[in-house]
Amino acid sequence: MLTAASKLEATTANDAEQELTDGFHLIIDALKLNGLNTIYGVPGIPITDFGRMAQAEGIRVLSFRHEQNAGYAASIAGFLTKKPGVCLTVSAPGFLNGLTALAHATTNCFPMILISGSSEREIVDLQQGDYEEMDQLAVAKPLCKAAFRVLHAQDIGIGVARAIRAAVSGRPGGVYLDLPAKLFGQVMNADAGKKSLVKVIDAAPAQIPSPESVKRALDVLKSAKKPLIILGKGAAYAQADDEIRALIEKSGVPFLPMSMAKGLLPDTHPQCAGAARSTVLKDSDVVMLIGARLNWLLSHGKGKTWGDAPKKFIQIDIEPKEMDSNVEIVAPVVGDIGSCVSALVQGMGGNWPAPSADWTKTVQTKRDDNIAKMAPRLMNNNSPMDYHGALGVLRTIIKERPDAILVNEGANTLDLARGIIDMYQPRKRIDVGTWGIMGIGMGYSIAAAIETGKPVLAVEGDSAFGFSGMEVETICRYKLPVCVVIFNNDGIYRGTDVNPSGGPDVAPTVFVKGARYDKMMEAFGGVGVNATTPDELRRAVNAAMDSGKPTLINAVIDPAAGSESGRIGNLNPQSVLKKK
Ligand code: ADP
Ligand code: TPW
Ligand code: MG
Repeated sequence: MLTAASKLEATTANDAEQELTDGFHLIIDALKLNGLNTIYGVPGIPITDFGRMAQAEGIRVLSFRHEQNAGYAASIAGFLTKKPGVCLTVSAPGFLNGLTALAHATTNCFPMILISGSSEREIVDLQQGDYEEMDQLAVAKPLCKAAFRVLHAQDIGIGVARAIRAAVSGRPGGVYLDLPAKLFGQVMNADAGKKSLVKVIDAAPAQIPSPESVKRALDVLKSAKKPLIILGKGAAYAQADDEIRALIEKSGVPFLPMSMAKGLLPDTHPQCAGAARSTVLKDSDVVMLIGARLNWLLSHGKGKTWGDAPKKFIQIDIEPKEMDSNVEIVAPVVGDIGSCVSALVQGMGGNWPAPSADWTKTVQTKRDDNIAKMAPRLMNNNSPMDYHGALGVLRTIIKERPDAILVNEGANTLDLARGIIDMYQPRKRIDVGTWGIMGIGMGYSIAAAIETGKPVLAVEGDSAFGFSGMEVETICRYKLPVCVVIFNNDGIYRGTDVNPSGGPDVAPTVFVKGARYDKMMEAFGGVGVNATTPDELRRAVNAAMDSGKPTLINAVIDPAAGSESGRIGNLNPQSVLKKK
């Protein structure tokens, strides 16, 4: 097959016999050679023609309305596929818009490459005021895992290869690739160009744990009276689903999934302790972390959440520096999760002792009690809806459609949906992640639909949705099977706050009352529905999931139903002058 490069004919007399290629085509060929066939971005100088040529060469080029959303799309494509998601932006402002997503990818350990056009080095370095001038490489460096610039066409192959390796090997993360405008037009001999490309072999090599570390971990686990396994999104990313299930079931240990690890084993699995979270964190004596960090989301492994009883931590992670980051890890197992978990399962042998029935029974009872307590609230038919009534409906829909992807952001909308909606399959729940970031909604939805071909249900707070809302046009343009449900409670956390000064402005957390977000989807040819009862919501979501048509449902939620900051109000600093 002819490559893009070989199609470019020589034009000058001297080169009459020689086929030429250029920077544009070398970048395209380098991406394709490495199986990177989708680009999320926003066009403009100097990458407009690059996007056109990439599309002509069979790369899927998805054009967004804002780079941050394209970047979030690329980041979650990385999580879902284990290949770096590619985001393409113009220089300075476009680059900066994409940079938030690159930093987010790095923080969340998702492989992503941000490719940005940039201004001429000579002008930037002398600060002579080029079009969209910025020293982008320097700006990107502290916010990503690695940053590279390519100045010569013959180095494109190496530049792309380095970016791929840096993104996916070890702890995955975001990589910045700086491509100055001049590079795209640089010409070289097509044969030499082809030879300069690199197909990356074994981009994320297995990292085998040492046998001593595996034995140590098993010894600690065996000594436990009240063991617990915590699964994090690293475990979901690793795609070692069978090994993880084998470890959990062979050990008989209760497991707690972090938000994006839900569904690795079904939330309805008899060993799942999701609905007994406080109990297992407080009362366990040995905790095995698999692809989960002891950061704020786990209260740093200490304090009230973890109770007074002494705890021993076993941690499985590919990043050795993660060990002892917050508390002592008595059994670090450094390696990739697939290799580590297989080694553990093998080391357990044929007759591993089950944990004490006392412990597993306590956990199960607590879990069943909590689920039973919640059940009637999920069946309420109130109008306006409260969170539980609306989420009860969505919970059933995901149960009936377990292969749909659930995107989730907001405060109450996030925390309550996480607790209420059970997940049944791995990598089906994607959300705000390590930073608790608002704005991932539509970018994640678009990438999830593109990368998996499955229907997407996005459950969005009205504030959260606003950060990426313009991308409903993108969803309509590409006719994606995305159903967005907006939990519209007229504001951030609640829609009931009043301006304490009595002045004309509404309170900072309050939006326009009775807003009709459904009209936004209609504006671009999608389906809009205003749902005021759980029954209406159920009908509308089912119709959307059956038809696959872009749909936005404005779910009217009681503005008084939510609480400040959802479940993390305790993180708000308090003023001594606040309550006089
Ligand atoms: P969560 O937020 O779900 O608790 P984190 O993002 O805090 O999860 O943790 C994910 C961890 O998984 C990171 O420390 C990362 O280094 C690790 N990780 C990611 N991929 C792998 C892998 N393939 N093998 C081992 N560890 C991994
Ligand atoms: C990039 C701060 C956390 S949650 C939230 C904001 C603005 C919105 C909550 O309101 P929403 O949900 O979505 O309507 P609900 O159901 O409680 O009413 N900017 C960024 N990230 C974060 N996290 C914030 C601001 C925040
Ligand atoms: Mg809200």
